[in-house]
Amino acid sequence: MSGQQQTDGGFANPVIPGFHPDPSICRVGDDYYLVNSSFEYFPGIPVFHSRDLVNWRQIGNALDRPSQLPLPHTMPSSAGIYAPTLRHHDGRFWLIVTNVGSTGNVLFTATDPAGPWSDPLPLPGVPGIDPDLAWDEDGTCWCTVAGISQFRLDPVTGENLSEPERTWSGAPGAQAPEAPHLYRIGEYWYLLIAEGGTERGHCVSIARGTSPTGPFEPCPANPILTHRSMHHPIQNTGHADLVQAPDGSWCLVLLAVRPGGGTPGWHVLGRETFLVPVTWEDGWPVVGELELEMPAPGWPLTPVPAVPARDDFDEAELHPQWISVRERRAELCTTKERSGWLTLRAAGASLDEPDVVFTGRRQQHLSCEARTLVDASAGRGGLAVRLDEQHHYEIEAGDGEVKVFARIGSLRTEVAARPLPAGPVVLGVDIAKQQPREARSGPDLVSFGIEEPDGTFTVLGSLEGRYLSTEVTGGFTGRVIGMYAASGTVHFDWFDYRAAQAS
Ligand code: 6LW
Repeated sequence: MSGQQQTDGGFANPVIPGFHPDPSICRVGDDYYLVNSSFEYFPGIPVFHSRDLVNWRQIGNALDRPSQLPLPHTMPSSAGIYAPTLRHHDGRFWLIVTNVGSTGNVLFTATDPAGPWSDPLPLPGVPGIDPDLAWDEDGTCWCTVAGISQFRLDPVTGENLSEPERTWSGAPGAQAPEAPHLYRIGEYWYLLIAEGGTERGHCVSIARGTSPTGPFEPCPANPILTHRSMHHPIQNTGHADLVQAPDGSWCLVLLAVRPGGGTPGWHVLGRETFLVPVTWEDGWPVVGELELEMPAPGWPLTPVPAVPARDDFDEAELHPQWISVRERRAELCTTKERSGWLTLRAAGASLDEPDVVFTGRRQQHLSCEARTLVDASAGRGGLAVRLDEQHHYEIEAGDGEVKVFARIGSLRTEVAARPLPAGPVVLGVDIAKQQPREARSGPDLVSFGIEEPDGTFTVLGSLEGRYLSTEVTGGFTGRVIGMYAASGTVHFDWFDYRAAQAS
């Protein structure tokens, strides 16, 4: 679905495009598994599988039961699931994560990373965010959190076995030492962190010691990866995890963004997952060049089947790519009511509300289009591009009309309206990346319209994409494109999403 293999044998970054931040990876034999943060969306924590680190297939979402993922309506967007760490130890997968604004730090286990995952084990003594797990030779489990501090944890009972102690704070003066991961590689214990904040100053640093508790000696070349103050199409590089490649060499997976639209740039897809090779010099990792087009790695690439452009909603269970806001109640979002259709029933709320009934998929390409066939004869609903409650654009059918709306902060406006044709209607959005020179309104243009009976697409309203960018909205997510119900019951026969040119 993701790492597009190139004809010269190289590969394209990001390897998992769209809002897939804070990647954590683990290798078991020839198999790689990777997870991401998911914030206010349910199900949470997408789980990916790969054999080559480049081509990834989503095999599930770790948190797909309400008991695992309480996301209260009082919780703001961009709270919820932050920064999981995925590890394999003692025949089991371990997933430690923070549910910010809800249960705090919790631990899950599974024998199959595709699920089912356990119910959450509360970790009342684990402070802060970004928890990491590492086991030493004696079987002691070390938990390290943002800050950076560390303590012994009993991962079976969830009890802390020692007091948190500060191990390293990163570069003097750098803000937000976070995203720690501790590894035993060769003769050293390495402590990998992110610092500088998750915006343009983001970077990756490392320290090492001969014991898991340190003392840790910072790498003289820190930060080992950053694009801060650089003219580079990839920015905000940080929050990384180290992994050994199929040929025995090493790689980092990390988050970064692709801003567009000139300076300072606006990124609209959220923080995405990138891959970069690592070599070792004097026992320190040296990160290779991180580019959008990467050279062929030293191992064969094994493509995975692409997710079909169209979802016909013919299966009883939704594909794991579909995510809803805070919860997915079976009576409000179901494929079982009208066979071959997705039915959404409004909870009396609009896209401005935390309990909106919205089911979408991440926008993964800078230029793309989405279409959906909507039956709005018993309600109002449509197709939205969502960043959060205060930032979304949508086209809505119902009550005899089709309307385009924009919500930007405290401003909400109707952009266009026209009569609703009889019967189900195809609503669509075309998202077109703009070149910097034409981009006084960039980085992209978001155009909503309807498909006429002859198949032509009539645009009703075009909006500047930058107001649905993280530089404008703040927060930690990216755009999600999907279907919603604003009143009554709305049925969706199918949903198409395709990359367009210059994607
Ligand atoms: C995450 C922190 C970060 O907890 O952003 O970029 C926070 N890194 O490590 C939310 O993703």
